[in-house]
Amino acid sequence: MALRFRPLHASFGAEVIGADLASDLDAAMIAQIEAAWLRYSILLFRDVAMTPAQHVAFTRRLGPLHVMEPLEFNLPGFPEVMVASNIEKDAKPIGMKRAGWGWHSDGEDKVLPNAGSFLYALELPPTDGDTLYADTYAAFAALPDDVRARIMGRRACFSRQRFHQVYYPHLPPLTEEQKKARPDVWQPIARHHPKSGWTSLYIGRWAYRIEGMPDNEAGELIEYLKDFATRPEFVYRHRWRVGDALLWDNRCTQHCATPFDDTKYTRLMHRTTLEGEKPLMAERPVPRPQMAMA
Ligand SMILES: O=C(O)CCC(=O)C(=O)O
Ligand SMILES: [Fe+2]
Repeated sequence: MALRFRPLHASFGAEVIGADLASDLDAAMIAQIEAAWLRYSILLFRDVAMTPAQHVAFTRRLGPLHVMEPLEFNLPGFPEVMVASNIEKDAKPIGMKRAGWGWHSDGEDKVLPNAGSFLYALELPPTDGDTLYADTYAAFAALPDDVRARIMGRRACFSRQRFHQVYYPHLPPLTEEQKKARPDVWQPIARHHPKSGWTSLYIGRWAYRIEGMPDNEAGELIEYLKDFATRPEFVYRHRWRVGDALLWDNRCTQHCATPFDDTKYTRLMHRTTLEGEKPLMAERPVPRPQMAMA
């Protein structure tokens, strides 16, 4: 059966119509989903009713899964399902609180950043708590020529150690063991997508230095690039409904969870995460071709 796709934004993102993720999809349907994921970068499935086991089983069809750390934020019995939530049970958080409140792509501070993530909304506040997504192929293509020339061939340093307490002040500091497991990593800023071949702008909130550039100059350029990548014209705002599941490609998008009143309301999301590969440097800019969205 052919799936249908309804665009979410002028340049990227589509809602997928006609796939029942709780069922055992045939190979032809998985191939359609993969092709659409590559083309649109983010895919939305609505009115999904899947168990954690079905969530894991579907994601696994797209590639090997990544088990997130710390393990305590994963669903008991389902290490591949990360819980993002402000809910506490017996005075203990059941998941990661304030996860992703700031622009980033998942795992950008790791040696092997995650290829994709698949987030499923189970419980939502009555207002707020939207998630923003930025199209970093479009951002790369729109960069002024002189800026593009400055970043081609260069790598930025992404540092969990430097920013962990800045972005997660409510979490304990990293232990010595965690620090060892999370060294600073250097990644290409102009990133070649291994499957599409297109170039994206790879930057995010964990970045702070650029090789071959004095730190003050790098700092300014990183701030500029972070702002540029998330300009309103590149951003899709997702207003969640319970039962929405959103699959995104971390290699060519960024996302940002927006706050809600977490002293008053609860929000519960389950996420599976796809293992990634070492980011590749784009040798020359290859823009995503113009395509009709529908
Ligand atoms: O909860 C959200 O809206 C997104 C959190 C996040 O950054 C993630 O799940 O990767
Ligand atoms: Fe995230």
